[in-house]
Amino acid sequence: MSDRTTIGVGMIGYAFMGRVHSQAWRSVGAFFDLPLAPRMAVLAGRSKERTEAAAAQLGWADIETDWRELVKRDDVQIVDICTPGDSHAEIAIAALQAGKHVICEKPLANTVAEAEAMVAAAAAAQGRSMVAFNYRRVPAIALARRYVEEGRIGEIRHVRAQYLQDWIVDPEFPLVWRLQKDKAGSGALGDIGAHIVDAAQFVTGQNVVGVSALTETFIKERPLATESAGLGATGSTARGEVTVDDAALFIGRMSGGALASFEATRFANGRKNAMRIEINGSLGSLAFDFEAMNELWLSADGGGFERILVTEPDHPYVGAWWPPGHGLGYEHTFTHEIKDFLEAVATGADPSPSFADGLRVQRVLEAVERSAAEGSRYTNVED
Ligand code: SOE
Repeated sequence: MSDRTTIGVGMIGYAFMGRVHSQAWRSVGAFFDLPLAPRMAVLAGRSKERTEAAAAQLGWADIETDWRELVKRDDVQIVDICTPGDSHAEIAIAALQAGKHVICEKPLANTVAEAEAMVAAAAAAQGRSMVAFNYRRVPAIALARRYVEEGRIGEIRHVRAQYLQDWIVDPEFPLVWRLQKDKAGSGALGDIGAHIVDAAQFVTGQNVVGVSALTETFIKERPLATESAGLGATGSTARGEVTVDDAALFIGRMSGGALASFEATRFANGRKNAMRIEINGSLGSLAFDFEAMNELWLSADGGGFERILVTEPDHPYVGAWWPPGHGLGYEHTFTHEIKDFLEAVATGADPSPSFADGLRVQRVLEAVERSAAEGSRYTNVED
């Protein structure tokens, strides 16, 4: 059992997201002064041998081979879900009903119906719940939001958001779970498009209220995956159908009147993780590219863009880390997310983004799919 300040964490899944979440749980208490000390109690995975090896490497004290056992344990108060989307709803609802706090990887679920059930379970539960849109915790993105809130760029007219990757351009790249609809829900749309929808809504404080979309699957069949690790995989000679989009492009209207465009693709040759957002307001503009994640570009007073190096102690999250100019990386965004989650758990506040925010993004994804299926008609995001 945990004492007053220690809180037990159980994590499910140990692939790419499990590794980066583990790093956040391990390091958060060393850099942030927190009301709760997380204890990495138990890791769950299906294979005993692999889960034991992952637990030893990543710093988990014990393992389970069935997540249902993890959810029941008394030494677990927080359940961290790092599995593909097809199991998010079942695990999160069981964990909330067992009285646990839940942090769940994005997108919240594979369908709007699942996300609605998760929101209902969260509303009925004692525990806190958060969806892990980690890019909100990039200091430059949090600073962009601060500038928008302070009115630095005035009334927002345009949002231009892109998430560009290229890890599946090779037609022989195997059919990993992220390319299968039954596991991932959708392709580039849900995996990376969800991030830019959330970031656009977060920075502007406006919701996407309608969209017109195109989606495409360029490579229809791929070798079946035999082994996968991170975003890499090896394939067999047998082939299978790709059942998700490779790319999704959509335009949209924001609730405050801004016009937005979104592009999510895994076919942007040369772009590795170019998560970009530009916002044009009546007084100025902001621009960000994750491939240079310690920079935010600001245009104000009618001038061109100027670079802000987001490494000053008064910039969001930065004060806990290194001296100015030393910079942060991808993993820090997860550490910041865990820090904010632990603070919400300690105070009983609603974590942000909540499951309701995750549902809101899910509704946008669903509207994009409807619009693309109907031949790109303007499609309202349903409430
Ligand atoms: C793969 O596209 C992926 O790992 C996403 O699943 C993550 O959410 C993103 O942060 C990086 O790319």
